[in-house]
Amino acid sequence: MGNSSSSSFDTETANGLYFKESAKRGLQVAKAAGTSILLSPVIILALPFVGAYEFSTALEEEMITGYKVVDGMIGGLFGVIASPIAPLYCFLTSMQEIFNTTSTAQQHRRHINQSYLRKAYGMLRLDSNVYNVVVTGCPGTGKSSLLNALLGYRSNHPKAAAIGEIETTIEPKRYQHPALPKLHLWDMPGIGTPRHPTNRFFDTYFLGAFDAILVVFDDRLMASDVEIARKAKLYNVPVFFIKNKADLAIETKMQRMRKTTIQAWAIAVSELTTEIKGSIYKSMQQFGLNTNQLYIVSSNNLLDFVIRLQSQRFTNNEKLIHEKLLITNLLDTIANQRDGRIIHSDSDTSSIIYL
Ligand SMILES: Nc1nc2c(ncn2[C@@H]2O[C@H](COP(=O)(O)OP(=O)(O)OP(=O)(O)O)[C@@H](O)[C@H]2O)c(=O)[nH]1
Ligand SMILES: [Mg+2]
Repeated sequence: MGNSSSSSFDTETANGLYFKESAKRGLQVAKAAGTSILLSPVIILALPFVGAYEFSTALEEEMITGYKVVDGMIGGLFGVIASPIAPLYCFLTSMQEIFNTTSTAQQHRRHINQSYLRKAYGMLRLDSNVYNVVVTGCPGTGKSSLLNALLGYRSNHPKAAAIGEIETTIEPKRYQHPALPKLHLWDMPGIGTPRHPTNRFFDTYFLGAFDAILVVFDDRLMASDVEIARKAKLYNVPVFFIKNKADLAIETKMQRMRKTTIQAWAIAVSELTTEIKGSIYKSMQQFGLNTNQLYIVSSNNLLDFVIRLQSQRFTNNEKLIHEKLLITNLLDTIANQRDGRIIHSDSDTSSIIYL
């Protein structure tokens, strides 16, 4: 399930990094293995939703941060809770207002050191009057595909980011969201290549100036992903950890079962979720990363969902894991955190000041 470019970049996994750091600190690694997570039951509830199957898992229970509240609240306010999809539309409508105006973004930006923003502007032409979301991760993990999916662009769309198998994105590029004009998504080159070494990536591209960082990975969380998340914490930038290409893993599992039914799909998702709980989720816990923000998605399914959302057409066969949750949580987080950025006095963040 990996990709052909994997041999040309820093292949240290998060697990590898953890063991190295644990050994350095002289900790007993075995003790820190977090048995409670392994023992906790995984509950899978297949919910009919817009004729769709959406998964609520033990993992997701902890992941729902703002979505349910916003969803229910806005749905209730508009008095349209009768239709299950109505709250999502209402949510997106309210988001459209936020992402169409400049004032809120400016308000948020008062909390960040102006010289850091000026440098980010100098390097990337980063417009601090809009919301900027950056998509990072190792080469070939599907960063550009995920970005296209969020924009609702198929790969042959004239404005779509280029996708490919071997180091396709060479430099940062900005994409304005077609429906939410004040939302800019940034496609980045893969981290950990000779051209883009891990240790300089965050600072070179001023990732501390973004409103959110999407860290995209495939089978394994990588050491470079952890490094980005650690630095993001210093700047108080929210990080979304996205396990991409879930469709591939699910397809393989279904092939093994020799079944193509929705029930088989449900079982495959359940298995994948269990595996992720024992691996990526655990690894994130070991590093003290926010497991509430771990999403299992397929860029392909996300793209189909966004396109159908735009045309307001849904099939009876929506197969969503965390795709919808990712959209709502991402928009909710960046819209709501504009006044909430905590400024650290850590030496690493000397370019950020208290107001
Ligand atoms: N099946 C499947 N394939 C995917 C998915 N996302 C990306 N891919 C494939 O993975 C390969 C790499 O995709 P890109 O989007 O170019 O990956 P990237 O991370 O931007 O790559 P670089 O720019 O080279 O770092 C392409 O063949 C995509 O079609 C997914 O969710 N499911
Ligand atoms: Mg790319």
